[in-house]
Amino acid sequence: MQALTAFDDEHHEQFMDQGYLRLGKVLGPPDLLALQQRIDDIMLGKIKYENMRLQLVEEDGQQRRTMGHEVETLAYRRIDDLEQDPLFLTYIQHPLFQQIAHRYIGEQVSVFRSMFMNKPPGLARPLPWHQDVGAGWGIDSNPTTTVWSALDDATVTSGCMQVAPGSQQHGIINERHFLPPEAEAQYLPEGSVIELEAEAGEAILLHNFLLHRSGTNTSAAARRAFSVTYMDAETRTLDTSQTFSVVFGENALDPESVDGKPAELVQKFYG
Ligand SMILES: O=C(O)CCC(=O)C(=O)O
Repeated sequence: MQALTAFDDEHHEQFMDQGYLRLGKVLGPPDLLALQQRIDDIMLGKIKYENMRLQLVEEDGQQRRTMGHEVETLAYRRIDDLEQDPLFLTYIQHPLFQQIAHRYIGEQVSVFRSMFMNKPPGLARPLPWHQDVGAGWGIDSNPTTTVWSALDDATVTSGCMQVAPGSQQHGIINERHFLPPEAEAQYLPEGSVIELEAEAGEAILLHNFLLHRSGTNTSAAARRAFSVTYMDAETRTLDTSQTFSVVFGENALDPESVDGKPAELVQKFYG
């Protein structure tokens, strides 16, 4: 499965029609292995970042957030702020993603979130149907461009994503992010949902308004993934007017010099 070398008009049309587009195996074996190793090192506290938001799944299935690493375990459900890690930042700044971001956003691009999403075996809970909407996230614009990458094979058994192709064309259904259960019959009629299985290393472009969810991991292995939402660098939080880490354009973070994330950018949890 070759990665796209360029994002052209045909890709654009497919993305606008379906709300997602397979970008192919953007992560070749060495880069995939390096990111797998890096995220495990972060979960196990071998590499630590002070200003990093982590979400742990405890043995009783409860979720707990920590600021900075506290517990050595591979049972993290979610880890944010990965743009401060040089390896993840290099991937975020992949030329294909830059081309896509340039087309849909412009020259100055920040990341709303650069998020590890994990379904540890036996512990994961399903994620309900939702769109990734700005107001629900507490920001003043509606990003449309997310790249989700499989760090392990994502299968029906391991809790891959499910999407309703074309559902982004409804626009924003609910400003609060999650689809109210009573709206499911209307927006997810029978036959409208597909399993978005993905091979490790594969990247998928997702429109933020696309209805998506993910299931439970009943396999014996982790289902690790990395999801990055790109947006206009002018985007601000509604409450504190704070902007986000710039990854493309002037003053973009540089993997050679990135040095932790400022504390003021992680004080709240926006999405
Ligand atoms: O990885 C998953 O299970 C869900 C990811 C997701 O909801 C997202 O990237 O917006």
